[in-house]
Amino acid sequence: MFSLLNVYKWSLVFAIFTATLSHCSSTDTVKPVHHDEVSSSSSSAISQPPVDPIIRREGTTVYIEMTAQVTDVEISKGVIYNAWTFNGTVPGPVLRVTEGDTLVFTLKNKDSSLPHSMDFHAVHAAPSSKFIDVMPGKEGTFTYPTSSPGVFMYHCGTKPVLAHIANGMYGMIIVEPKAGYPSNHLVDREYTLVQSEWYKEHDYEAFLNGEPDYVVFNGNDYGLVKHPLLAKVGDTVRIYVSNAGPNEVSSFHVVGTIMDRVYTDGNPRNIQYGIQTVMLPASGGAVVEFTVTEEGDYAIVTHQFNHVAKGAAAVLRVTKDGTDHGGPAMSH
Ligand SMILES: [Cu+2]
Repeated sequence: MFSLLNVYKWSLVFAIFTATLSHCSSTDTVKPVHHDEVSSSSSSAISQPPVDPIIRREGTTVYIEMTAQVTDVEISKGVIYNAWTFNGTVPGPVLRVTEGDTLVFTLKNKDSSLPHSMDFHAVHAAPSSKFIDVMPGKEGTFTYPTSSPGVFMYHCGTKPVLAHIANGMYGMIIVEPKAGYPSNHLVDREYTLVQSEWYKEHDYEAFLNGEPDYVVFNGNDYGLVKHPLLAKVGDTVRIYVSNAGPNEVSSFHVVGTIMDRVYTDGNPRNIQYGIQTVMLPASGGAVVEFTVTEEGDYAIVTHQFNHVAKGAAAVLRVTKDGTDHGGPAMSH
């Protein structure tokens, strides 16, 4: 078994989690379309270039500055969505703090026409004062404690919330347990996955009553089939998983293995053993851990297979040495 340090070293897709806090600069998050502020494919809408969040720690106080912005993202090959985003990606940046930290959060609203806000599921706070709208071109700063460990959704809470989530304003925040997870010493590598849906672009009626056009992991369809997650034979893999919805549940399943441990909502006290499928309600999360015993491609899906057909599939490629041998992945 590798030490946790090695876990981080080997974590190829979501590199560079620092010991206490980091922004995972995911290669899997929907790629923003790289052009400066020009017209999107769908309209004459603005597309603002993505920016990294600014994260600074002072003792147990963590200062996080994020943007609300409108950015074109590619949700399927050649399909561009003029998304409402945090920092220009969908999902937004993965945030990582430690139980007991105080979060001083600033939202800069770069959207010139609409208010946006931040609803962290990770905190205890009065929504009427701490999750309030930040007007176009303005910024707001809010302070709250992170007193409960887990894997939480964050999202824009501005009305109608359905539109703000369906248009792309969500992400994952991990609040590390102060004492770690009891299985930390077993884990060789870790990844993050956010499931969500895409509907007809900016079509509120579709958000309300329609079926999703795409159901996706980390923002686009089959991105993690084309670029599989990696592991080595014998590795214990941890996935932080969250279902952003907005409307569907996830029946999270890894083909060819059984989850040795599942921490519901990522709380170390919510441990279950030997789970085949994890039910994630809209906004729910979990930490799942399993060991891969044989070489091969392991599909990661929601077991609601109409959603797999719409894009919600990933592949964990297990090789002798943990490096990719190339070649197309076998998926579902
Ligand atoms: Cu919003």
